[in-house]
Amino acid sequence: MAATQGRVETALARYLPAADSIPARLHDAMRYSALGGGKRVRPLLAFAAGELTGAPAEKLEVVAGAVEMIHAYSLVHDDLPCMDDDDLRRGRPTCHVEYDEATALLVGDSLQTQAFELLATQALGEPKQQLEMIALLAHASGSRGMAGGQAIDLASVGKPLTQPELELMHALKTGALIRAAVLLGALCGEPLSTEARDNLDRFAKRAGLLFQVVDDILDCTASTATLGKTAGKDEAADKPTYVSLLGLERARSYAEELRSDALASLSCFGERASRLTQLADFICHRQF
Ligand code: GRG
Repeated sequence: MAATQGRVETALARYLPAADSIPARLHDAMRYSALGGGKRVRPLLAFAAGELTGAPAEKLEVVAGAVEMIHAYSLVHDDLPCMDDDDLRRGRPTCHVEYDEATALLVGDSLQTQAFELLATQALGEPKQQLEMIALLAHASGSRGMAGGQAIDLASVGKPLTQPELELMHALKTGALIRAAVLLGALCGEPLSTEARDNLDRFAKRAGLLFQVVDDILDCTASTATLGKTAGKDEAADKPTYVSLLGLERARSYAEELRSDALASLSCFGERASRLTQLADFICHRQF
């Protein structure tokens, strides 16, 4: 994990504009927001999925970098006063606190477009396949993916959601980008059979949901210092979560259920899926 995280950090540092290039304040803030922190779960998933299809590391760096730029943009915007209004992220002041709100807005905009520029300008495969990859990330990020999930999230404050409603919100807000990371990683290599792709897709969806259930659990069990972001925010903001819906113990057993289900989807891949298996375990049992 550390080797892949290091590789992704180096690639991101290379892809992002130099901090002293004009407009320097914006570029500095982009680098502040995308570098030097984060678990890099989505890049790790892309690299692990690439092992199923023999994908070259140079292509995986590109898709992992693009996904991580989208993720970093979403965190910067999510932290803004008009959304979650948070001042701590990855153990440091959030982008709008360290810089200012207008810069943070532009950082998100610029990281998002930079992600697509990266995907469009690096050789990833046949043109048709490359367009498919760009469309996949666009769909996962937009109103029928992450941004849509965020809209549902904002509209759900103070409202009790049913489990299917909560599931839909998280499948979009968190799950869509995690799914995209897995599928894009696999698409960097040899084509999978339809059956294998369906199994991988099922894994990706279960892993995305698992990530969110654990995030909900950590929000109410871990400290701000461990998380590097403000703990207990969901309850304070009266947000529906798996813990508020199921209670802590049932949320924990649901996480275990999702983990087993995710791992079962990988059985057809044998040993080649060992990294994805490890990552599902990490996502389930992480402490931050
Ligand atoms: C603003 C369009 C837009 C979307 C925001 C991702 C998101 C949608 C909001 C973040 C709020 C949040 C806590 C979501 C729950 C899951 C999540 C994405 C947690 C943060 O991701 P990690 O734990 O972060 O992978 P690191 O810092 O490790 O990269």
